[in-house]
Amino acid sequence: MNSTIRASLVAAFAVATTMSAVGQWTGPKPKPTETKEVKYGPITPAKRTDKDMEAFRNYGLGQFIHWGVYAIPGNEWEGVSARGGAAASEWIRSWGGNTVPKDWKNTYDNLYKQFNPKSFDAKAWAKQAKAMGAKYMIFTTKHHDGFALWPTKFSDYNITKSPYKRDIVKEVVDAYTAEGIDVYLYFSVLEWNNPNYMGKAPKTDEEKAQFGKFLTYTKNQLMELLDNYPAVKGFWFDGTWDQSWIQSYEFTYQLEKDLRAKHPGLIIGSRFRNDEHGKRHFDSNGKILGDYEQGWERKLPGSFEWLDGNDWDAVMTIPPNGWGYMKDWSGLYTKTSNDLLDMLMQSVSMNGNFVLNFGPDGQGMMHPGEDKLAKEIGDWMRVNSEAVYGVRHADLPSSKLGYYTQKGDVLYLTVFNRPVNNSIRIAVPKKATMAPIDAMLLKTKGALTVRHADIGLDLDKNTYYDIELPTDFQSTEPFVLKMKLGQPQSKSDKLMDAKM
Ligand code: H79
Repeated sequence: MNSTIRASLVAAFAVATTMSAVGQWTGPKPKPTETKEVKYGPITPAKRTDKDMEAFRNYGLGQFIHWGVYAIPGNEWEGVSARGGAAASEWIRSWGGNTVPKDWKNTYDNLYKQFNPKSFDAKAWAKQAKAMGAKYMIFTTKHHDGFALWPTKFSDYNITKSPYKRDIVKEVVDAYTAEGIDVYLYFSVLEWNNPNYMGKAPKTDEEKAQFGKFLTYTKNQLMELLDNYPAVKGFWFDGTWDQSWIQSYEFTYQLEKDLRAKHPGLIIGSRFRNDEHGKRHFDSNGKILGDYEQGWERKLPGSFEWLDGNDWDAVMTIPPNGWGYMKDWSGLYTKTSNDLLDMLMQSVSMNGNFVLNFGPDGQGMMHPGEDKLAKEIGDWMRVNSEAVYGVRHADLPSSKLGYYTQKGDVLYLTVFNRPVNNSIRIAVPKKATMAPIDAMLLKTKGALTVRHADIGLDLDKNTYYDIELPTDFQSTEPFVLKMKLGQPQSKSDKLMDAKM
């Protein structure tokens, strides 16, 4: 073998071993090596058992909506694209480099005077989300630019100062709640153009007083949101990584208590606050801060073990890192419905919710690409959603064919990789007390036979259950096998070991 070929094989092997499945872009989080005294640790138990948290665990699929004045430019201005100049479409105010229009920040800060989304129809959004199969939604009440989509008493930079004037948050909360979809409010703490905000920790008395005003303002807005929209189930916080917020751990600890006291059952993710040692998401002893792990933004955990049994959600964009409206999708890889279903099933197979983002335009219309995906996902969910809602991680060796989910004695395998021999092989540990006894395809409702197969591999800890797919069953989408679990046909630790 010549050295170039060998080098490229070695490189390929390194990639294959570090990225053995889609979604492994990161590693398990480091564990604390020593115990520290923590005063500002978790307020709620790591595993809440109340009905609101149970509902969170059962959602499976959610919808995120990013909407604000950034929807007007849609990632471009006067024919010039902000691609490469701004971190994301909702970050367009931070446009820099040589493509930025003259006096851009000033232009952006005056966009609210044109915000008049004549086609906005919260009921139509909610119907679409329902048809897609979303059980909860997260709505941007205020992003990093600070513009509030509700008539807040605590800042003038809000919807009432736009020509539109109507309370958009109320319309969204009411419309989704009426469709039976739980609503969570996205709230960015950091604000780019609030004179009282600062990124660094306040040092002088003057700075402390100034940031103190910002903290009071934040608390007021959050209390106001709970007062105005009591139907909401939780907050999805963002922009909590600056030192100013990190150093305010006494304030944020008390604020979390106040929010929970005001709104029993409220669900808050781990991004809200940190302990007194500056540890975010998890305190210095590794305990989760808040009700679920909220770090899975445009990435998914590579294995169930990384999650330490915590609840979690993953939020995902359709274009690469575009949350707010992006008019131009050309030349970008936009995720397909099969890509998104893969991520959905990967998430629910590991006890997480998958939240797909939509960025409506300045008139309140979804991007046509989003409409298409919502329909495709909805069509798939109508056939297969029982493998998504209310399911839990199945304690089985992972399958190369797809993802397992489980509900009591029902096991689902959502197949993404159909075997060439049409034989679906389920590995069940020899010591398992449950194994598949019958099977059907959700798509056809046709019953399939399950055949126990002990393939007699030396030292193999598993025994196998084979399900033959009908050769006339064709699918261009992932499909779900539903299996009933019962007494295994064989139970022997020693079965076939060393007897090949
Ligand atoms: O609203 C969408 C994005 O606009 C917003 N979150 C999603 C839901 C977002 N804002 N910023 N980011 C995502 C990425 C920010 C990354 C960084 Fe940092 C902030 C890099 C440095 C500061 C956080 C803290 C990540 C690394 C350190």
